[in-house]
Amino acid sequence: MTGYFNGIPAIRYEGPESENDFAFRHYNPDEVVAGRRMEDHLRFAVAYWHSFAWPGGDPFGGQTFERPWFGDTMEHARLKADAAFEMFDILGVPYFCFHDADVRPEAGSFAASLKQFEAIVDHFGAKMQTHRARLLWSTANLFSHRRFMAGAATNPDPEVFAWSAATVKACMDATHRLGGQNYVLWGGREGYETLLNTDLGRERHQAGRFLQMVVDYKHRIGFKGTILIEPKPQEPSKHQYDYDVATVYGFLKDFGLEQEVKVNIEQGHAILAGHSFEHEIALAASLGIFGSIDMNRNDYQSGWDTDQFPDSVPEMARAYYEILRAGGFTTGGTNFDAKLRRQSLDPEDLILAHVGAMDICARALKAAAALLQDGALERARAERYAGWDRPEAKSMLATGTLESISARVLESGLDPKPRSGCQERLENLWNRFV
Ligand code: XLS
Ligand code: NI
Ligand code: NI
Repeated sequence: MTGYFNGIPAIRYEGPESENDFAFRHYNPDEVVAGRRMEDHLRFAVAYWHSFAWPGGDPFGGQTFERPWFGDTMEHARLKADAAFEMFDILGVPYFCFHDADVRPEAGSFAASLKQFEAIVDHFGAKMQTHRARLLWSTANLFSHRRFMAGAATNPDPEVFAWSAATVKACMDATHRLGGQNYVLWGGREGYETLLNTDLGRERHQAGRFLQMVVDYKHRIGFKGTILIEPKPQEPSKHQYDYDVATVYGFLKDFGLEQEVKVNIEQGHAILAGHSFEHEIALAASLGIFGSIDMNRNDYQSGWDTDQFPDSVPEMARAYYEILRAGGFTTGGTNFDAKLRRQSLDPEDLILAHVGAMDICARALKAAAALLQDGALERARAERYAGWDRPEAKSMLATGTLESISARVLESGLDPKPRSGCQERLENLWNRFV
């Protein structure tokens, strides 16, 4: 025991009337919603980086947090892991996620860093024998160190490409070894800062080849999890090659990977791309590449990926509605890629941030499930497209040509009548459930 969370009890479901801060009001893991236990629907994960590695800095100021595990030694890294697993137990979350750089100190050479990483992965393996949390995904941090300042796979320097490939191999090995459900690639620096020094065709090709190597290696080692790309339009670089779901799909098609790779969609990234979270989820589902979500929220005033814990049931309900419509998660889950505000110094803050977020998601899930079960929204949607069920409409879409369609229009005297989209009526229906 590290003692860090001393005095904080394991969080239990006490129902909406509870006055206990350290209790769930809505998240009840065993409660069955739409035929599945809540825990199995939501598949919550804690993000190691924000909760255990982030020091509380912002662009104008440095560290605000004091954690006994901050430091560069392996002893610190083990203490951090021990505290992390204690928090996973307190919250009862089934999963966690990490980057290599979150969990081990960097050493003087690639080989020495790898050795330290493998030692921590062993430590995780041992912890997982006696604790419940499992690995939702891991990923390589190919953006913090200065060697990645011009990109990882898309770097003009092939040696950085090589370093990155070797790093991803190590992280995939760790994920496989720990029984991870997915492997994530987020390309924070896989974009550029100025076109004046950038060959974007070349960089995009490098990124495509890199991903092909990842998929190839996955099959070679027999990793059964899902490879996920996490789209983001910009920040820290601009014009990222994985801008949004649609861009990623085009990229996957280009490199023949659309059957191999899915997406991990983050709320804040969707907003930065000028979309809504639910749009990105619905689009991914319709393209057959929906995988997992990073749950957070942006400050809508700042235009920056502020990674706050979610606080809006109506917004999250839209997201879970699309997830449920898509059939729910398979290997994916709800990863809290969210961090405390830098004034939230106490161990209690870390726990309560997750408790509140888990409750928000649970309420959103229940509302979405009730609406889906009610069926009125889906009936209205089906009704809107009912014309396409008619045989002449079906054959037009399947085999029509402009000439054949034009001939039919002329001879039938067809005259389409505009119909209401009923948006306000559907919004009212939505609001009866949320
Ligand atoms: C940053 C990303 C990052 C990924 C993992 O904006 O959200 O945290 O989820 O590298
Ligand atoms: Ni993010
Ligand atoms: Ni993320």
